[in-house]
Amino acid sequence: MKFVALTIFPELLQAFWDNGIMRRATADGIISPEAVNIRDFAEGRHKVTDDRPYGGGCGMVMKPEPLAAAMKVAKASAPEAPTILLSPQGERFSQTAAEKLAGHKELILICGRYEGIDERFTERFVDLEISVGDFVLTGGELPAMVVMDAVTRLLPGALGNEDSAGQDSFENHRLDCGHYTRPPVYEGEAVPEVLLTGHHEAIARWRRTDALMRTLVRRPDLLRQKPLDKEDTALLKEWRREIERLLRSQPDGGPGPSSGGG
Ligand code: 4GX
Repeated sequence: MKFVALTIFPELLQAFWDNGIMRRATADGIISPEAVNIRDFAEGRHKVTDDRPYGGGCGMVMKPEPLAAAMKVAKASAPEAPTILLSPQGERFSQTAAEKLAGHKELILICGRYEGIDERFTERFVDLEISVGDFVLTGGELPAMVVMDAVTRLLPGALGNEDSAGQDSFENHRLDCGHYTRPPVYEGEAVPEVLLTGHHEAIARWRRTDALMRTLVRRPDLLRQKPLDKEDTALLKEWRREIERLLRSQPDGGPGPSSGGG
């Protein structure tokens, strides 16, 4: 996967590419990242990339010409790439979006600064507008890193362990289960016993249950996106039986089915 990022702060992206999984994926030839410095294409002695907005108001707008010249270089380097603008006006980024992007062999990421970029550049050169969330950042570099990070870990070989990407949160519309390592007792809190047994089937069952419970409590919206499979349905019915048993065992017999107040 070739990543070409248009930015006025190439050092920010370089620091990201020079460390951890990104560095290893680059060394292994799984990704090939490059930055195009928009300022290199700005005119005049001061290399100005921004200007005041027509119509007035505060803040600055990125000029179209340096961006267009930088884009020409990016397209020469990644001719088949979709061009992606990171902005709060974009479509919300997700695991599904990351999976789609991972199917391309090249991506061009445009990192804006200030109030934004001239709309005529966007209309002419942007294929896809992506937002990483409903908050306002100072630039598109961090969102571009978010996208590249999520895409890279999906590429075969990037995580070393071939199937570790598939087991994580969201790939199955579930949150991840809890994880534990040594020591077996930390500050008086023990690791769930089943994880120490070496009983792989029981461990898999515990993890699945824990993931489902955490999802139900923290993100019930995820469970509504996809029909429950047989195993999860059976687990939830088992809990329902246990909850009902507990309620019936209360001193007053618990609230009846229609007197619970909703
Ligand atoms: N998810 N920002 C981009 C400048 C800008 C504005 C409009 C192009 C068009 C953000 C986000 C985000 C702040 C990055 C404004 N560039 N990007 N920047 N949230 O907040 O993606």
